[in-house]
Parts: sequence; C-alpha cells; structure tokens
Amino acid sequence: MRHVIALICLGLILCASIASAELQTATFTSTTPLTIPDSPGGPGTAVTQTMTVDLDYYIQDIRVYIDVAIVQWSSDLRIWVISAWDTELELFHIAEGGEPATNPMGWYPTDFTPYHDMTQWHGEGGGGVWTIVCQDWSEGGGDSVLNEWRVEIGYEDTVPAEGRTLTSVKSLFE
Ligand SMILES: [Ca+2]
Repeated sequence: MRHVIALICLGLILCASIASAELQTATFTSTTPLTIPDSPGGPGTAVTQTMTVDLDYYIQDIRVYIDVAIVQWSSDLRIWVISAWDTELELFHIAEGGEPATNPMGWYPTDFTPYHDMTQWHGEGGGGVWTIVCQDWSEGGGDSVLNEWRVEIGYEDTVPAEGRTLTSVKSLFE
C-alpha cells in the first residue's frame, strides 16, 4: 500500500511539472485599417503599421494573422513583419503560400505557408514594437486594405526575457 501511495505521489509530481512546462499564449491585435495603394507598375508604395507588444518573455512559438480586403488580386501583394528585435520576415509573397485570390484571412503558419521560416523569431524577446509592411507589386486591381493583423506568441512564463542585448540567449533556441 505504501508503494502505491508513493507511486501516486510521484505521478502527481510528474503531472504538475509537465503542466507547468506548458506554453502560455498571448495574442496582440491591431484593427486600424491600413490602405495598400495599387502599384503604378513595379513595386508600389510600401505602407507600414506598428503594434506594441507588452510581453516580457522569449518567443517559443509564434503565429501571425492577417485579414486583407483585396479589390482583385492577392497575387499582387507582399507582406513582411518585423519583430521587436528587428528580424524582418516575409510572410505573404504574391499568394504563393496558399492564400486565396481574394480577401485572404488567416494564420501563418497554420492556415497559410509563410515565405520565410517563422522559427527564425524563436528565442527573441517578444516585447516591444512590431511592424507590418505591405506593398503592391503589380499595376491594376485597385487599392487593398489590411483590416487587421495579430501576433500570437507562445512562451514559458518561468523565463522572463532580459534586454535584447543578450542576443546570445537566442543561440540557446537554435
Ligand atoms: Ca495591384
């Protein structure tokens, strides 16, 4: 009987430690519309919007959501996101990631395939100013509007992020 109790206790301790290692998730959202002007031919005007992410933890997992209203062709568009630590990744590349031709709305990397590998953001501090950059690369089809974008960060709340000067921390995740 004593052994059974000991095993149950051990089991409870294991479960508790596994539970505490689960990732927490925080989502940050911008719903300010951003007009993406149609290209006059070649790369059009790049427009940007920033969003402050208030989170003092390292990125262990990340998704980015976009909702773009497109007059005609999503294949005209390119969208980049720049992290708080200034790592710029292209997510939307002329609709090669499986985005629909009109009104693409969904998450990278779960709904659409990002053009760049988003794991490059893992190990960076999540907190700070994030930037989205949108550009129309082909004449015609009219302006588009980025209605909303979100950054969802998975993190462990047991490890608070230090300042970004500790870039060596990033290597621990690679
Ligand atoms: Ca266009």
